[in-house]
Amino acid sequence: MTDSVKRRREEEAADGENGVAVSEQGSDTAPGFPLSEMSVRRVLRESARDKTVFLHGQVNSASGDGTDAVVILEKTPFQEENISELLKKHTKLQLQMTNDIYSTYRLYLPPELNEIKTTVVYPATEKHLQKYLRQEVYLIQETAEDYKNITLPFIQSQSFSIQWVYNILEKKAEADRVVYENPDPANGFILIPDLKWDQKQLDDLYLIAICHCRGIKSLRDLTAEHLPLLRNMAQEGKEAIVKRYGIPGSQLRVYLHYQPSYYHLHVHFTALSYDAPGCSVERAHLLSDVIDNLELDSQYYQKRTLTFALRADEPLLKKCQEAGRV
Ligand code: M7G
Repeated sequence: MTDSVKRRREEEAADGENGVAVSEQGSDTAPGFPLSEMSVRRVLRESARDKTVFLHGQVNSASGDGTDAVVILEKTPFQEENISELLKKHTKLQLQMTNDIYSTYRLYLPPELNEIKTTVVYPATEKHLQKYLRQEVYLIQETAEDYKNITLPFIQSQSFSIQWVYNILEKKAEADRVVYENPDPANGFILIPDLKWDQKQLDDLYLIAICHCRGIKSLRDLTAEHLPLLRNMAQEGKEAIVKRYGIPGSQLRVYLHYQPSYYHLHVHFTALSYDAPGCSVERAHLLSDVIDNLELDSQYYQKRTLTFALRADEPLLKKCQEAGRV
């Protein structure tokens, strides 16, 4: 662990949680979300491998109406420096089975060593619920014409709020979490830990770089005109990460999603050794490849067919089906 991560953890211990996650210590510590009063409507998705469950919850308002919430519970990775404490301070070690030299146990820990990362979207829209619901997926091969006739009108008709992006850019939210900023309005950006990363360990390092410039929706809008911005994000983003976390650019996966969930250009920075959600070949485009492609041809992303997966109930899939493209 780097000094900066240690420092960050000490600061968090002093300050309480960072406002994105809710930590449960008998009462809710994050303002505004009454976790213990939420009723679980359904499990949207769960993963035994990732030790994660996505819940659709409902919180009753004073008028008796239920307000939807998405709550994601995730068992966090081990922190190397806590392991001796964890072995020493365990409250119970219960034998499950034994055979020759092999045995398995259940190890019970005191609450402070047994936290669950809890991410809350509240109030959640139907689109948030859909985003986390497990679905069949279908591959779409979107030509330039398809983008113009199907995807672009669809994006323009949608109202999935990107207020959280503007809050970060305007320092109205997460201002204390900013890792690096290049304030240039055209070619600058903010680098900040992703919602998915609790910053407790570097194994699952995950940051996003959000450009200051508004109106670049996605990869499809990029031309050679954006090369200075993209080069800044690549170079300065990596420099800031090595400086803060000690992880060199050669151990980072730096990429854009197509389709993204939020149509304001941003770049994902994850630890190369971390199999981050959304880094599969049908969604992730390495920033270095994007830069290279734009250097070869400014119109590259306007012309080429882009492949991506859509879940069964995504409205864009319906539009593609209606146009006979699936
Ligand atoms: P995306 O490619 O548009 O969609 O990435 P995805 O969420 O399907 O991957 C948006 C990225 O922004 C994701 O990695 C999110 O975890 C992250 N993110 C989303 N929100 C709402 C926030 C937020 O409020 N704060 C921060 N720091 N990151 C967020």
